[in-house]
Amino acid sequence: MSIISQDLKDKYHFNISEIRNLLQTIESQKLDFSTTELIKELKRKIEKIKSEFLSKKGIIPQLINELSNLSPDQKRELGKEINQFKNEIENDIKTINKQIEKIERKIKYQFDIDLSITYLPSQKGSFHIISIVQEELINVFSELGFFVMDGVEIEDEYHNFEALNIPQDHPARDMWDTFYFKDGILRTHTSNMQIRILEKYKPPIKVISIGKCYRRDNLDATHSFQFHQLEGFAIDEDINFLDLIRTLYRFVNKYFGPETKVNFIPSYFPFTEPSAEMSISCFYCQQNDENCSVCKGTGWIEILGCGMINPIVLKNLDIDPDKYSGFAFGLGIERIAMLKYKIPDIRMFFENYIEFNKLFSEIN
Ligand code: FA5
Repeated sequence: MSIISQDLKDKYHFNISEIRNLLQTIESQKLDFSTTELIKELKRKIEKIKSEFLSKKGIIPQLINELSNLSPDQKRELGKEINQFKNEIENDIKTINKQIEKIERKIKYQFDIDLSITYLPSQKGSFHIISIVQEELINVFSELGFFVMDGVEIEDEYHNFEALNIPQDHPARDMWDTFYFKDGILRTHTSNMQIRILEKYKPPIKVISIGKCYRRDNLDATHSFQFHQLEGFAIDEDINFLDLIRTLYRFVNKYFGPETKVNFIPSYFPFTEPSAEMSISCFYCQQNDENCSVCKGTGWIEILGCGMINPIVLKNLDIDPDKYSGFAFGLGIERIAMLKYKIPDIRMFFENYIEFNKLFSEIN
């Protein structure tokens, strides 16, 4: 026994397959504006089926009404048949609607999005101040005869420490501790480039290398976990400490001004011997202001570490220390930029505050 006539089922299946065919035609052809017309037709047909079968006065509610006079057993059996038919219709409509949505989305992205950008001539981009300072330093050191070479930031312990005479248990490792991962470390200084470059090129050589360094330092006004350094070194027969002083003095005079004085105090780096820290006379207060915010009233600003390359390092690189000698120095780019452009806090470099970045757009 059945409450839904075959004619009715056939009628529904005919209508729904007509809709499916139309959908297939739309999907198989190139999407253009005529597609939207076909989709409108499709939606009309679906609405027609919905109102014919599912609306309050539609076929399904009518069939359910017919059940009221039947016995409970017949109600259960025929009710189940009506429900199955209703579910079939609802599922068909749901599936078709999803496909229509997909096509509509495609049309929207294909035709409605304006991919052009508005050109605003007043919003000219500019270099970041760190890039500007790097460029300035490269220019000065190039004039002093240094070649510029690029370096690696992801290092191994050998190039960052051991080859630089900082063995595993050396206390200096603490202050240069870094971020470790499975196959390497992030370099703590650009001094790794002394090793990398000298593995490839032999003296005579005079090079600078600039790049990012990483340390586990806590963030404050002058320290960051990530910063830039410039490494410079020169190796030849007969290079001595005076060559180092002369070179750095000329750099300082070119970069900070001809009146600037330099001062060297003894220091310690495992890869240089002897080692020194170089300070420059305060070019803001000319050593005349006890309350100067840049030199803190001392008259001097420390800017770099330097020294004569330790013969142990040269030996590690198969360079004969009896024949060759060299000097090396390393400076922090952020610190130099802070001094030169009176930037009070290192965090300003990477906070991406647009007004800060704009301050320097006139320099480049
Ligand atoms: C070094 O890193 C040595 N490799 C420098 C050197 C090279 C000495 C060649 C001798 C020969 P130091 O740890 O002092 O040294 O760092 C050098 C400069 O990097 C500092 O003067 C400072 O300007 C900058 N610097 C160091 N740590 C930080 C930090 N956490 N944040 C910002 N700048 C830093």
